[in-house]
Amino acid sequence: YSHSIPEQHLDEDTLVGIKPPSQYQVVLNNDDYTPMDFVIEVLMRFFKLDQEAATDVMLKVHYQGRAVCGVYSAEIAETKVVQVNQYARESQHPLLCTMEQV
Ligand code: TYC
Repeated sequence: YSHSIPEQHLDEDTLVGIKPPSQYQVVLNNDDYTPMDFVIEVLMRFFKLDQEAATDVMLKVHYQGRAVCGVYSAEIAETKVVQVNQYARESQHPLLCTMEQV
């Protein structure tokens, strides 16, 4: 398949202007009220972590205040933040998910 793509010849100014898409860390923040089991469920559902990895990340947040759940392009990161915060609010937990550029 890759052999069927014709080679492009881009001029100097075009090449200099090309940059890879910005990447964002999606971060979970600690609070005193969200149940540990809920945080684990969130990590498994929205970040596709298995039970063991989800437990590790949850405990890192609990003891260190925050942890990175994944690194994504802007659009995917924004979607994860909205989905996690909506699900937490619907479930009446204060869990906060944020993003920051790497
Ligand atoms: N600190 C919470 C508790 O003791 C657990 C928790 C972990 C909350 C991770 C939020 O992002 C979080 N129940």
